Amino acid sequence: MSRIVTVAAAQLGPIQRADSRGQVVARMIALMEAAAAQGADFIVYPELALTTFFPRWYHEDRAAADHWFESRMPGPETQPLFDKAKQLGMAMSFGYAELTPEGRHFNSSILVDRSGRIAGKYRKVHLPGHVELDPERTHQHLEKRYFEPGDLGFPVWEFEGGLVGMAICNDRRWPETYRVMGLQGVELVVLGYNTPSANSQSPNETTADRLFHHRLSVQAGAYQNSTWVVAVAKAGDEDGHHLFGGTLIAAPDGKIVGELDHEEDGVLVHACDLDETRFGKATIFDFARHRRVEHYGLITERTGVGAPLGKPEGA
Ligand code: CDV
Repeated sequence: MSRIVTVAAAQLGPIQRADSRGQVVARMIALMEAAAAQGADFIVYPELALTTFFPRWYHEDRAAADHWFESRMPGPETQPLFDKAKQLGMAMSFGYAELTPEGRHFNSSILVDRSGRIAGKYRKVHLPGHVELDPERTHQHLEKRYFEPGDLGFPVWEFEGGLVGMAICNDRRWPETYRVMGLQGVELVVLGYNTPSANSQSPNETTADRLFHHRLSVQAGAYQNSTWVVAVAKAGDEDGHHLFGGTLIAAPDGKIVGELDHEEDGVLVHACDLDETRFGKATIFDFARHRRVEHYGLITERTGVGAPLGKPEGA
């Protein structure tokens, strides 16, 4: 059986605050058709794919933000996306704001198999930003106001003939994200992001700097866990706030095999051979042979930085 998954990284250009779910779903369907025409069997869309990146907007009344959330998946507006995927026999993953029946809010993403069944759900663990309006910032990033941290960990699923996991945006900067999945043998990590091109707390940081950190994080995660990583942007100018592009696919050796060079809707298709993950997993990153967990305790004992453990020689 073939171990090649032909993945389409489906970048979305900007989504404005006034754009409807129906308009966005129509764009996603157009991308899916383009991906199918290029032979893709698994399409990956960005974080919060159905709306503008709404955490940039402050609502004093938190509940006033609930209209950005989906209380059903699929719901009436997303059903056409599921129908098209089933018709094309296309597996997919996309991010959305999830409102649970208990009234909990998560920044979530799902894996949907070729039959249209939701095979897996992930809820963003590393939420960046702040809770209250911060007038010092040029733009708000209120993820900590609107979402609670994910409660599902970083599961890996048997999916499309391989081992597939998900992450969302800021998660890609944290080595723990990839390693927890690496320890489940992950072969393909799919993740979407909305990353502002400017850092409102660091005015000297350029977009090029930020793209460098994006690539560095994704490539390191891929290499150190010998896995494919597909990283998909929502990009461009949303209501006067710019998000960078940089949609890319990194191979298990950490090299970028393809990257989009624009900020519009578009697909980047690559045939990912899952067997290419085997070499790294059997050699330099053979965890069972080389990891030394007796020295890694601090990683789960401490959240923030504490006192140094070093003592003078002989003490
Ligand atoms: N949506 C995000 O998680 N964005 C963050 C920004 C705030 C730095 C990111 O890590 O790209």
